[in-house]
Amino acid sequence: MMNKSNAPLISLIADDDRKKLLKELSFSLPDLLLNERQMCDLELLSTGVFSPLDRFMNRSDYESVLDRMRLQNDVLWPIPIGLDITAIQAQSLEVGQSVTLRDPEGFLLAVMHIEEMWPMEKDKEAQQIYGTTDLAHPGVAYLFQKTGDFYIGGPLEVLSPPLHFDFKALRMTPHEVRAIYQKLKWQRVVGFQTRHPIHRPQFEMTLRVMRQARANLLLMPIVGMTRAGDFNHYIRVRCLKQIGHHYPPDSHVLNLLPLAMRMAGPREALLHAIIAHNFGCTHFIVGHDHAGAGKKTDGQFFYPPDAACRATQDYSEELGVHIVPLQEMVYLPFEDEFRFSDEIEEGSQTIAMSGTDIRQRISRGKRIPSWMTFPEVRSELRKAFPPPRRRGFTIFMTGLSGAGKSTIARVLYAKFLEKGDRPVSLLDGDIVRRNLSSKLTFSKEDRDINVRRIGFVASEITKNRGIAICAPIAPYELTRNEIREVIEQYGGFFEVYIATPLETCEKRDRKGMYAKARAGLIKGFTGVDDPYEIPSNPEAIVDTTDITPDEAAQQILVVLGQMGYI
Ligand code: PPS
Repeated sequence: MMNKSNAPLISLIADDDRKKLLKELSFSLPDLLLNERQMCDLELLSTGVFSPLDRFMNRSDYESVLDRMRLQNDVLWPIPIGLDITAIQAQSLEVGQSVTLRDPEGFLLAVMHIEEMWPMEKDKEAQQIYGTTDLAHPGVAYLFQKTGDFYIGGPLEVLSPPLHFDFKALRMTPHEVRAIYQKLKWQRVVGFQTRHPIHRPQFEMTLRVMRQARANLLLMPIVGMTRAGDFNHYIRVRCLKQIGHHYPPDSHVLNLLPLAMRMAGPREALLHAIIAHNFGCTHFIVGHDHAGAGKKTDGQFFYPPDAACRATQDYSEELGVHIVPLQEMVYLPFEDEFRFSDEIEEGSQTIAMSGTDIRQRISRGKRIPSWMTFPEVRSELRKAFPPPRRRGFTIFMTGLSGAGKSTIARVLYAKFLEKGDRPVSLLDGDIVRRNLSSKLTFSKEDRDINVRRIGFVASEITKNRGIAICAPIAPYELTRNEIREVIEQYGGFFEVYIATPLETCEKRDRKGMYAKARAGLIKGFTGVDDPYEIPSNPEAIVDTTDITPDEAAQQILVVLGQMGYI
């Protein structure tokens, strides 16, 4: 099998003359606006992080990766890197044509020469890459819900990798990173990729690995797309910068990795090892449940905890990287030191705290013990996550027309204004329809657009530490969950199901809409001839049949109080 350890790094950036020509050519070409994942993939292709891959995959490579985890030329490659397009885009594009690839603002990034176009096999891709078609897997959900239905493949000429304005000095290409090793005369480098801040156990772990491997360290925080619920990359990178001076001088390099994770467990760990190799690492740390996807719908983990380690170790020679399995580090309070869990004598008192434990403590406004993290990291996290009482939040009321959402929203609005400790905005269904969504209908697509708009505004309010009170029908669970995912990055999200039954709503019929719907004068009315999906996991359920609006609002305020938000 081909050993690619000496393969040259790819660069797809066109030279200046070619850029000029491409720019002129671009005016006559159709445009494709790339999404976040595609932008990450393009960046890693163009700067050689995905070497030896030099393009969005063609069909033969794609199929070969699915079937054999190798490119057509036998080089180990675990994950398809394809450029997906929608069926509508596929109709307007042809093989042999060139297209411009632009960022969401329309900035020209690259020209792609389409060599092939083919329909995706989503079931097969899900099964082969993720080992499941369960939508609880974030990679599978992305594939089925956010990916187009066709792939296009072909060579790329890059004018500019995607623009970044943050942490610019920490965004180096593999060439640039390797040049630093040369300057510092490093021969052995251990790579550590992480989507978390580094706390003391991880710090101690990296130091030990550096000592054992007699290697320096390349820290690669993943700043592309990670898992929902992770800290955003600004926070994580600030934390990593803070711990830099705890390492011995000139013993580590911090470099951001704009990778869009797929959470594909073992296959993804292999991709990470390839990336580490391209960054000149001789060693690579593979963690417990590395790039894992959490739990399946049936509560079992998608991947056994050691699957990623085993997979990467099996290919270690071919990868040209020595795999270092990451063991759990535990704290011995009596000795005031960290040890690997398999070095602990029987009967010793130990404490372990996972990254998830820390995240939960922070989001609940609890203290992080000092043995667990460095004071600088703790204060960065505190700055980013003030206690709930000082954070923004969204109350997202959903329910049938006439369930009482607007009235409760008005009561809550008045109470928060009376309290006066945060700015408050009311995004009632009617208000939004008048001001933000006046042209939208009540089709499924338009309702989703309407609800996403509300979610967007609410997320901005929450981010800026205000209170957003939303009261649309929002009949679809998936859309509501999408909004939750966005808002929870910034503050609290309280889904309140206003569960007043249809009969009561219809009996109230304050706007006469139900009567019109029953008479067939309004089509597609929620609850009458259009669906309403009951929330499966709301923070509160309120039935207004026998209670006053004040009592209903009170029930919601109690939940907010219990969670520390008021
Ligand atoms: S959605 O589904 O979230 O986009 O709906 P929303 O923006 O909250 O708008 C609901 C209000 O619009 C009136 N209306 C309808 N509702 C449901 N289905 C149909 N077809 C429809 N047509 C008009 C209705 O009076 C809702 O007002 P509320 O305040 O909820 O009673």
